Parts: sequence; structure tokens; C-alpha cells
Amino acid sequence: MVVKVYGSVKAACPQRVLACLLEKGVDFEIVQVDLDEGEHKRPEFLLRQPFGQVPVIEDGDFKLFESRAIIRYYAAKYANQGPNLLGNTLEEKALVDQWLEVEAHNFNDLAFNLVLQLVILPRMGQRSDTALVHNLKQKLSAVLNIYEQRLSKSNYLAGDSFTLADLSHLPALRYLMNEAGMAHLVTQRKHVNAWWDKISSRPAWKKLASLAH
Ligand SMILES: N[C@@H](CCC(=O)N[C@@H](CS)C(=O)NCC(=O)O)C(=O)O
Repeated sequence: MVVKVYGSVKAACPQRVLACLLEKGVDFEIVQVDLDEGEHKRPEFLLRQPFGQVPVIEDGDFKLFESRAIIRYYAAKYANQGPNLLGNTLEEKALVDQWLEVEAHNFNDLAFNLVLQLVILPRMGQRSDTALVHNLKQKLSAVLNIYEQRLSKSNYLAGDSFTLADLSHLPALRYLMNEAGMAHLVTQRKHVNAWWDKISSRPAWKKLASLAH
């Protein structure tokens, strides 16, 4: 049964799910939801995702939304297929969870709002708020300094192998570095930069990039 992913291959949150499915070698079909047309706010879509956001997956009769819940589900469902993205021991798994929470609560809001200010609003003909951009950059720099320390001690966030904790950062980091012109936030930090090089050169991520462009 092919997994249906409702979303757009260009949107960051669906990309988190697609990257995980590609890592695991799970077949999927993308059901396009046109955010520009507001399809995600229509009643039929709200039956799948009551908050009107993408992604949502449909796997046979099973439906799930929230991208991080979805990647945890597939990493566990296909634990014996493809790379282990969850860690082996209880402690390794806890560290993966810890860094996934850091991504969701310390990193993502800042990165998302920077992309909003620098890419999305200008695209809609609106001006970005320079003071806010400055503030977001300062705060994100402080978060990335903590990543730099962590990554000076281990190859990946949760330890010595690539896990969901790393994968979950890929979409927003890519937007930040490319469209938002904030690559220096990564390249100025030796260990963060080496980590980015490793995680963004994985075949699954490269394949997703080729689907998105
Ligand atoms: N916490 C949710 C966030 C989903 C989300 O923000 N999706 C964005 C696309 S990346 C979206 O649907 N934006 C349209 C909107 O919020 O109206 C998840 O991770 O799935």
C-alpha cells in the first residue's frame, strides 16, 4: 500500500515527512494541496487536518498529521528497514527525542519566522520588519552556538549516527541557507557546517531536492 502524503513537495513540513520516507525506502504518493489557493483551509481538508495545515498522511485506513509525529511513526514502523533513525538503547532514543524537541521548540520558530520575513512576505509584496529580522538572527545565532558546542563532541546531534533529530532540521535549514540568504549562520560555525554538509549530502535528501525543483 502506497503512503499518501497530503502537502506540497516545496513546503518545509511535508519535506520532513518525505525525507523520512525516502530514507526508509517507503513508497509514497504526494497528493498536492495548493496552499496559495487556500486548499488547506477548505472543509474537506479540515476533515483530515483540523488546524488546516500540511502534511497529513494516509496509510491504508490510518491517518496522521503533525510532521514530527509522522516521522516518529515511520521510523518505528520500519525500524528494520533502511537506517536506524531512532537510536538503539533507551538512552540513545531519549537523546534523539531531546534534540527533536530542541528542533521543534528552540530552532524551528526562529528559522521559520526568518524565512517568513525574508522570503514569504516579500514574495507577497510585503516589506520585512528589519528590527524583527535582526532580533531573530541574534536569537538563532545563540541557538546555533549551542549546536556548535554539541557538534564539537559528536558527529550528529543525538550521537554518532544520523537520526530523526538531524533529519528534522533539513527543510528549514535549507530554506534559511538558500532562499533566505542566511547561509553564513551555518558556514561561520565549523562543526555546524560540517554537520550540514554531512546531512544534506545524504542520497535521500538529494533525491527530495530533485523532486522539489
Ligand atoms: N506542527 C505542524 C506545522 C505544520 C505547518 O505549519 N505547515 C505549514 C507548511 S510548512 C502550513 O500548512 N502552512 C499553512 C498554514 O499554516 O496556514 C507540523 O509539523 O506538521
